[in-house]
Amino acid sequence: MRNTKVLSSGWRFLKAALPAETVMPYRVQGEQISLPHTWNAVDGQDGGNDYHRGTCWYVRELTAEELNGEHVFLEINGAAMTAEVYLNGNKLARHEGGYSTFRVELTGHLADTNVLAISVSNEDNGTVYPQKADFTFYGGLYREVKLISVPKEHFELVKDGTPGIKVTPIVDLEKHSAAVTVETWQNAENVEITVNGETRRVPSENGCAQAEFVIENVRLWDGLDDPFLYTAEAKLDSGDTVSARFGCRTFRCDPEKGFFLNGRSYPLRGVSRHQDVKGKGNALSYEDHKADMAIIKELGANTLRLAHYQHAQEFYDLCDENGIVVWAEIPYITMHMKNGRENTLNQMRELITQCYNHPCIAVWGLSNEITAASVVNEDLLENHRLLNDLCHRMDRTRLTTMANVFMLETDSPILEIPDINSYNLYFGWYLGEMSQTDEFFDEYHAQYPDRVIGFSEYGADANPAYHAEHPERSDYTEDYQALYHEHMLKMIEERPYLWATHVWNLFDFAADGRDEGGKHGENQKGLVTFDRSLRKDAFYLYKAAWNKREPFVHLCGKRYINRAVEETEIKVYSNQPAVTLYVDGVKFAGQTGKTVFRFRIPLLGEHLIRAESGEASDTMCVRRVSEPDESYIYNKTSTVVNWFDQDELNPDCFSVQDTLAELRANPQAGAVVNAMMEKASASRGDVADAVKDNPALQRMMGRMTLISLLKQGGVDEESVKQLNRVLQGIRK
Ligand code: GCB
Repeated sequence: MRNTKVLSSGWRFLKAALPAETVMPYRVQGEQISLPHTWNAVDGQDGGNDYHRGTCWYVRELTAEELNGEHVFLEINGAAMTAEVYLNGNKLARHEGGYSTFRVELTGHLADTNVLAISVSNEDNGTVYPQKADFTFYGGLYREVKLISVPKEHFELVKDGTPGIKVTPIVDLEKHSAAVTVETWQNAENVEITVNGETRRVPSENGCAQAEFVIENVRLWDGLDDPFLYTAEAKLDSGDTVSARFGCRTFRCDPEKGFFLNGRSYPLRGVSRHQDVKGKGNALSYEDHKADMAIIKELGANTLRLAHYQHAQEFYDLCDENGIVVWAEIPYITMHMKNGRENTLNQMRELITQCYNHPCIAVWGLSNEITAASVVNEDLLENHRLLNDLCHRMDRTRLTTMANVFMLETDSPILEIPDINSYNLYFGWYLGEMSQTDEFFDEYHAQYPDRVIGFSEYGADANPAYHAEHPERSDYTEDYQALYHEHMLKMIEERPYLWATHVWNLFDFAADGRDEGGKHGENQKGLVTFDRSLRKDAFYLYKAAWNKREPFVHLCGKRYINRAVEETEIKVYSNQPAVTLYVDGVKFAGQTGKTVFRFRIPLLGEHLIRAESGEASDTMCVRRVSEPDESYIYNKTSTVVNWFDQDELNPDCFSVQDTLAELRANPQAGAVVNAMMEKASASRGDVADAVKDNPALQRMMGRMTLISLLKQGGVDEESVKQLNRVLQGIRK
């Protein structure tokens, strides 16, 4: 028999890096807390980049009753980022990596009364990833801690936090069957393994046993449509038992046609998720995980990128049960550390060992934007090759991938390491125009028609308090975010070769170093707010495109009530083919279409707007006001939107509306622009040098209009107008 006890209560917490030999008394003196727990739930979310990063202690007595069993192990599901386990003052283990499970055997170290003390540290260092990224590196024992007691003969518990059982189903779609291999690790002589009602008794050799099964008329794990799960169970004569759910499915990627599930085209369209919630940090309960999954189901996404590290087992379980195809990854992110190689390999080995059985996982992600703050040198390439080989050695059924930063040259050798690739692109948010995304993928696909490419991140920050009649990049309005995603949704739908696309991010999340868009410490690219209470308009855009089950209409701009215009746009997102709009109870217009329905209505006073499609409807109120509502504007100093009226510009001459490349192609216009750029770079120092030395960035800037470059550089209106006058004097 195996007994598992979750140790949630009885803990004392000490926010001090005391020496191990002094912490015993804190089993009664420390602050009473229960697990899961993080010490950064508040300071990691309030901005200032000043959250506590150090060593803290969790101390607890273990009662004789809790330690009942021949062999007792401690299981820690997440200690961020490094941990040391002490029993009665003796150090039993050290673990580096904040996102995986590890177990420690306590047997043999037990006394009459026992004190467990765990030091946990999220201090910065040069060996354990992550060290550089925008998200908050919460510290704490933020998942469950358990005691597991087993008989003398038991399944392996310590090595890389293994579940002790590994199930590999290989599906033959033509024969409708699956060959299932089950491997187990134990210190017993024989194992009884059961799959689909069939039991085999097999010998264990060198601690490992293996049995093969064939499932005829196999019921597939078929994504959202039918995520059917089988269970494999292994039992020893001692009674110790382990089991694993598994799913029978095939995945494959085609450079032209994208992703295939079970032999049919199945474009992966979804979102990314971080594991934190406002006020709770990363110390989430199963209820929190379930609530997140309910939102994902409502959205209709069929894939999740579980970024940027290993998530809770409960969450991969939810993905298995709900048919969500998952990209799993380790936190090898932003900056390659010369002393971090071993840690990347350890975190990857643990990820694969612990998550192998989940049918939801399709790919292992080697790294994220790793060249953002590092050059592509031999050490970095070697690290990626080792990770890639490790994945293939441990798992012959899944592909490897990477999320690359936009400025990585597409001919970089690093792109040849993983099986398939992906880019994170933020054109239209951090820089450039949205349409540069389209161009990027078209060029990549034309140049590398045999390579599989995906879109691993894209997004725009939005604070739902902010609104604009003419939304603009960087205005943080809910409306710009919606426009941005409308563009991206269309771009994606027109490019079926993209094997997977993931919105960054489903939820706003803590990034304590950020201070923007009217909030401290948050990345607001979420489609849903950090506390999960509000779905931004862009959420409903994707719901309209992806959720086929639940007919709905959604009126955009519900929070944009006061409008200082004579005529305004009313926009509806719906998964229905026809929408009717009513203004003050009177039918205004009907429209047929797909996903996005736009109406323009005159604004006379206060109006009740209603959109309808069949049974589905939505209502909102808009009001004509004489002056713009200041509370809707984030950056109150840059409210000028239309600096130039197109009609005023002489199309035969150059203007700030031309792209940098067009201007530079003309000697006279080029000289004007270069002189201006040199002046700007003299005042920008290293940033400008980085741009000058990076051909990808140079090309990207060449495609931008001068006006958007100037606006991004914060150049004032008068200087722009002056420059425009000069350019209008030069004939094309
Ligand atoms: C990225 C990173 C992600 C950030 C995101 C952003 O490229 O991979 O971790 O949160 O950009 O919002 O800037």
